[in-house]
Amino acid sequence: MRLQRHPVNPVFLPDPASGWQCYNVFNPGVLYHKGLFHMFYRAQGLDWVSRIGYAVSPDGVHWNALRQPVLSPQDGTDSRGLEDPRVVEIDGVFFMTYTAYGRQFTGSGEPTHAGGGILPMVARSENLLEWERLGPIAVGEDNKDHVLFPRKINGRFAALHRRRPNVWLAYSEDLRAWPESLMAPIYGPRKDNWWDNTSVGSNGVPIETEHGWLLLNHAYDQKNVYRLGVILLDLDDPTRVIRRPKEPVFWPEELWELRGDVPNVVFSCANPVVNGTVYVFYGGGDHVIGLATCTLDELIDYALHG
Ligand code: BMA
Repeated sequence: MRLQRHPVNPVFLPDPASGWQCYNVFNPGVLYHKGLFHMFYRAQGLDWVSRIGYAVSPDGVHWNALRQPVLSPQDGTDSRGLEDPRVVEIDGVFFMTYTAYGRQFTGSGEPTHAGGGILPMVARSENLLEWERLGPIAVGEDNKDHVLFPRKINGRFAALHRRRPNVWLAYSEDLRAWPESLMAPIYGPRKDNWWDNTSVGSNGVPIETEHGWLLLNHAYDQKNVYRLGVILLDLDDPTRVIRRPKEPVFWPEELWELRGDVPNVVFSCANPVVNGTVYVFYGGGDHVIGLATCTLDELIDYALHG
């Protein structure tokens, strides 16, 4: 089982005429809503600060983009950029999770990143273009790759996040407070020579199926090669891993995945399901945006039997 690249790839490129997105566009969150794909992508330009741009498409392949970003740094907590957006609709409201990277370190102890820190941020919108920051899932730690489940679980909002080396579950009543007492680890890197033996993280919004939450995830090995895999979690208790097939379903092969701003990277924040097809949008080499697909049936089959 592996994802099939779309023949038109890459489907979205940097704009050499635009200062804020002339170098790299990558790692988009994509929401399918009322017959259109809505893409929120990470963009870097002349100042190397990541902003979130917006584009819309009827087919996931041909895109029209806004000239200005929809989200830019606001203060010291995100002055170095907004990264890796993931977007979901819950009960008619849109939510975005993204990594806020700033010069200001929030929390106690030492800064988590050179010259500052990161925050796993949550924002909300009612119209997809204007976003209100709600706050981070955790502070003072190296935590990212967070994504919301598309519905409440056991009466609460739920999110996956990564507290190295593991992917964790978190719950919230209001998407603002994420009590430590409700956090629990789910899975981590596999040992030995596996493709996911060094670092693991979540991709797009978990897909609800009758067999469980179907997740695409990413991981890299000692050689820093990013690959995508599949995991199935229990519907009522997502800390319970039902299946974790051993082999990846996607890895860098094209020149623009093997090269780029960072080599050997396929990194996905979006896997919307439209008419039985899973659309996996991903950044190739931290430089351009690609699309690969499979049917939901084959992905479920692989999750169950692979
Ligand atoms: C991760 C994230 C991604 C990026 C990847 C590869 O840590 O920062 O945005 O695509 O590294 O460089």
